[in-house]
Amino acid sequence: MMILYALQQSRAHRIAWLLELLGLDYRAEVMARDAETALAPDSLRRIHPLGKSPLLDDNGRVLAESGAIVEYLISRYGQESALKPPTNNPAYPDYLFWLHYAEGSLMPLLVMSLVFQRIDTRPMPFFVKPVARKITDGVRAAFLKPQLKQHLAFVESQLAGRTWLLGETVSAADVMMSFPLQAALSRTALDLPHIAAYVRRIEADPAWQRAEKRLGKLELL
Ligand SMILES: N[C@@H](CCC(=O)N[C@@H](CS)C(=O)NCC(=O)O)C(=O)O
Repeated sequence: MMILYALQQSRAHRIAWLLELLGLDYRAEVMARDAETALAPDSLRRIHPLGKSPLLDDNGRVLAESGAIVEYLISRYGQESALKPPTNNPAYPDYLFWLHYAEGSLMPLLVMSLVFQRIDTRPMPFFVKPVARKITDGVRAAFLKPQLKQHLAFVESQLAGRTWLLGETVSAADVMMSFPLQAALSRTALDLPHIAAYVRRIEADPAWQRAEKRLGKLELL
């Protein structure tokens, strides 16, 4: 049986969603984050030196990095499923794009915005606070906000008139994009109606709901 190591409120939800979509048997080990830093506990580092969530143990072989885990599960157990278009399908290049875009381009911006939010709310000497605020506000205004706006407007346009990213069928591209879009909705104040409707569809999916039963409800800050 596979073991999914999952930090609470983390990217591991999308792996549980994929495991459920594929109908695979797995045990979920859900771990709490450090209350102060929100980082992973040392016990996760004993499973894999990076100590990140998700980690997947398949018969003693531990995989890290959600994109690699998704590709592994699809290649190993999902070749016959509709979760990956065949390489000669016109949707295949888009499939590859979303699979890599999720962690390669979109997540770094969202992680940066979370880090800046933490800097703003972290206790610090009163004379340092205005300096820190000037730096975070400056980077937000000059880089982060315009970048997020551009990226999310692009995703929003791609979802217009579509149920899933590749059309009418859910695929592993949706699995990879679920977490960044859930994070985008909670970390930006942008008006994103297509993304919001898409995230509602994900969260209404029976396989997603089974995943939440195993890992707990995903409620991102
Ligand atoms: N690109 C990696 C990112 C993994 C990652 O940073 N996961 C977060 C949870 S969403 C984590 O483990 N955070 C706790 C920590 O860094 O200690 C992936 O997609 O698997």
